[in-house]
Amino acid sequence: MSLKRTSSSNAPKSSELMPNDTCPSTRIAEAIAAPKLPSLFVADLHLSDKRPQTAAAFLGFLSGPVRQAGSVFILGDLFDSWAGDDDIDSDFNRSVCDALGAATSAGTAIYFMLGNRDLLAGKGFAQATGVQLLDDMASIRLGARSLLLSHGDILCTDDHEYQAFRQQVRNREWQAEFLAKPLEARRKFIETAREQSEAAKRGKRAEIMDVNADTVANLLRSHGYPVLIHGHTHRAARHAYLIDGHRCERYVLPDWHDQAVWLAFDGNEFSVHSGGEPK
Ligand SMILES: [Mn+2]
Repeated sequence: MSLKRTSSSNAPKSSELMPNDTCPSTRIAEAIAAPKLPSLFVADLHLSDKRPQTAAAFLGFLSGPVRQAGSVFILGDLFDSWAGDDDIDSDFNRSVCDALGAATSAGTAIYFMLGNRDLLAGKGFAQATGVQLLDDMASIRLGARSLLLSHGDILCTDDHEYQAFRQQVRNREWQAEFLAKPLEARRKFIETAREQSEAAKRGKRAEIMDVNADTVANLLRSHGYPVLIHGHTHRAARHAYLIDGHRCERYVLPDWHDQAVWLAFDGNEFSVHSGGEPK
């Protein structure tokens, strides 16, 4: 199986990049019909045994703020890599999964959306941890607001090369073939793909790798002007828009490279917290 790269000259148009199975369609999972408040939102922790401090911060988050929350939404790239649900048996992944399991057992609902780094996490991961898998996009009513949740990479429609890659690795047949390979071979492949991705990123303008403004506006319009929350770009911000006369917001979640940081929602207001105290 080769990892096909699409050059910009024959890159598909953005309209061709979203077949039905990857279209930002909205499905409201039954399980999240009524998430409990307050809710916490995190993304892009990129947990790895190479960053023990970030892992420790996440374990502290799980045993602290998460226990006081009604629901927690992890919007992708929790793990820096996940080679399949049989990857759960490494000491590092096991420790993170055990801590997630302890938090869900203690009564906090934890929802997990796949990122691009951990897109191979599946039912085995969910069963081992008690987290509930969430589609990208997920539309939920929470308190006084309608929220639209995404990892965020699907919004980066200017990066045609990345979108072609995303479409390939999200393909079920491709995944089945990949998951049939031995674990060690999958880990090696992921490592190589990451190195290629990092090299490709260095040659791309920063704007190309950010969300496309029209894609965001169209998405907000087609979903009734919700609050959009996503990660992936690591460009933490609160953006305010006026679209068709409707006030809309887009929260971009930060990564955890420097500190533990999360967005909280009490049903009316959003607030950003890091470590323990609000920023
Ligand atoms: Mn990502």
